This record gives sequence, C-alpha cells and structure tokens, in this order.
Amino acid sequence: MAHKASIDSTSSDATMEDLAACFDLYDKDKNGYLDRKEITIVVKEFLKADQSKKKLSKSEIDKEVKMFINMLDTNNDNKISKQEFMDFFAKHMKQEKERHSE
Ligand SMILES: [Ca+2]
Ligand SMILES: [Ca+2]
Repeated sequence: MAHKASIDSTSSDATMEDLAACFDLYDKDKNGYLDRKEITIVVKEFLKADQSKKKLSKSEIDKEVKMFINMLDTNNDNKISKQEFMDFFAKHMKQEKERHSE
C-alpha cells in the first residue's frame, strides 16, 4: 500500500510507534490481525474509560464492537490489519491536531 506523504514527521513518529505497540498488545495471537474477539477486548478497554458507557450490556458491547470493525475495516474482511488500525488512528489524530491548531 502506498504511503501517504502527508504524515508529518516532526511529531508523529513516536505516536506511530505507540500505535504499533498498542496493536501488538491487543493482537494476542500475534497473527497480524485483530479479529472480533481481540477487538472486543479493545472496545471494552475504551468503554471502561468512558464513564457514560461503563455499564453497557453484552449486546450493547457487541454493537460497539461491530461499529468499531465497520469504522476500521476498510477492506471488509472482518478483521483489522495493522495498516488499517494505524491508518484510522493516524487520520483521527491528524484531525484532532488540525482542530487544535485553528
Ligand atoms: Ca490476532
Ligand atoms: Ca480488514
């Protein structure tokens, strides 16, 4: 996959490394993909940090997992590759940065 030249090298290097480390952390079986089971763990971690969503039922968590997969899984194979994971968060962080710099 071609690299987008727009990634800003001054500040994002450490962050991209963090993302890669984060992906490896959640990729429990180290197959290079986050599958539904692994993504459920990620989503639960996220929900734990969000007070308003702390007490979701199992089916609600399931819905969040599905949403998360839909957002990140750009080639629709129902698993998140490291590239998809990094692309999503890199884009997300870039948007945050742009919002703050305005
Ligand atoms: Ca995996
Ligand atoms: Ca995918």
